[in-house]
Amino acid sequence: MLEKTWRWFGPNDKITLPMLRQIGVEGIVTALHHIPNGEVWTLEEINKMKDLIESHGMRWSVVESLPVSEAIKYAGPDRDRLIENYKESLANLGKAGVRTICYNFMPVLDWARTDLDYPNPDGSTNLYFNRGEFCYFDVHILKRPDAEKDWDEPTLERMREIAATMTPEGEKRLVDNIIVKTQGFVNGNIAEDELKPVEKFRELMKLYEGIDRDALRENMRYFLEAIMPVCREWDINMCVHPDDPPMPILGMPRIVTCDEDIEWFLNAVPDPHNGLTFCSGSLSAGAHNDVQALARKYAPRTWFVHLRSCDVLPNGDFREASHLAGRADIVELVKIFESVKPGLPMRVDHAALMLGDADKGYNAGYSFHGRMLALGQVEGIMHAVDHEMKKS
Ligand code: DNO
Repeated sequence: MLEKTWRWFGPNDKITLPMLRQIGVEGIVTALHHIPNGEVWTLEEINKMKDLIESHGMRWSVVESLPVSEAIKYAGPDRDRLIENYKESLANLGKAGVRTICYNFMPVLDWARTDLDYPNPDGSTNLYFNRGEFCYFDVHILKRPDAEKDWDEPTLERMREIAATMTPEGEKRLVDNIIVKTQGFVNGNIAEDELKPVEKFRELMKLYEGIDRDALRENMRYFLEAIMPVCREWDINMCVHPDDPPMPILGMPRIVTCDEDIEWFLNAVPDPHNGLTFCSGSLSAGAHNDVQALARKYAPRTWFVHLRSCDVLPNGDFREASHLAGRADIVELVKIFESVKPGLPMRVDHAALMLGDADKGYNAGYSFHGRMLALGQVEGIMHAVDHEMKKS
């Protein structure tokens, strides 16, 4: 069966290791969040984390993430030094026996939503991406030159309606949701205490001037080729997280969004250690993706699975669905991954806020009750699938 894992944010996480043990978690997905982006993870620090997790009866299954510094992504002057540091961290992880590494190759911004507590009819809340509001952020807050050219007319029309009633508090909420609250805790660029997030964001975007899709692809190939020898030596599986949302945003390219992209980077460096985190949620947020077909095609190169599902609305908005509904068919996905890769680490993701989750100060998208319900649902699916597979 798939391994039941859970993203845990380290000793400061309000959801503790003993709590996770009680709900049946087998493996922990975490990072050394206290080490600044770009610095080496020493064997000593890695072993401290590993021992802590093991002392609670679980294992450190996956690193999410060993962050790839921006200068590696835009090919800045210090990229080779940063890649050397990355290789050293990988070798140390390999020595400690932590061999599945999730990372992303998204410029500046990791995952993006406009709303972090959008009300569901049942009283719980969820993450939501409103295309009109995101366009408003681009045109009126970020004030990106020529931004309007990148948007279709119906979205611009929605944006104008939003602009007619927008307030300073509404703008602040959008800034917080899009570039602050979803970023710092995932080792991203904008920390919660950043005083001028929009200015900082613009500075970071400047670094990517002239970097189009093909240039970003080449930078990813350069990075992967450089680290593959260490991955082979220590049998480390690198698994890139798909872009969320899976499309170019704010004028910056995104290169892990669809079938063609995935095929490109897997073939560009055709080593099995160069693989994918199959995030069914991110992929399902793109109406262009047939999530189940992608899973069938790429299961052999998948080393980690994120199970969640989105609904895409006719106007291009998307919202997180229940783990039993939406565009990603989790029953089918479990069948595919169980049959190709039994034992693969799996975690649920971005579940609803419910039953008091909202007041607990958890990281956005990482509730306790919502994720626990989702894990229970997925665990039920896993058992049913296993039962059927044993009969046939
Ligand atoms: C969001 C996460 C991402 C993911 C990174 C991997 O909830 O799935 O932040 O961890 O993109 O580097």
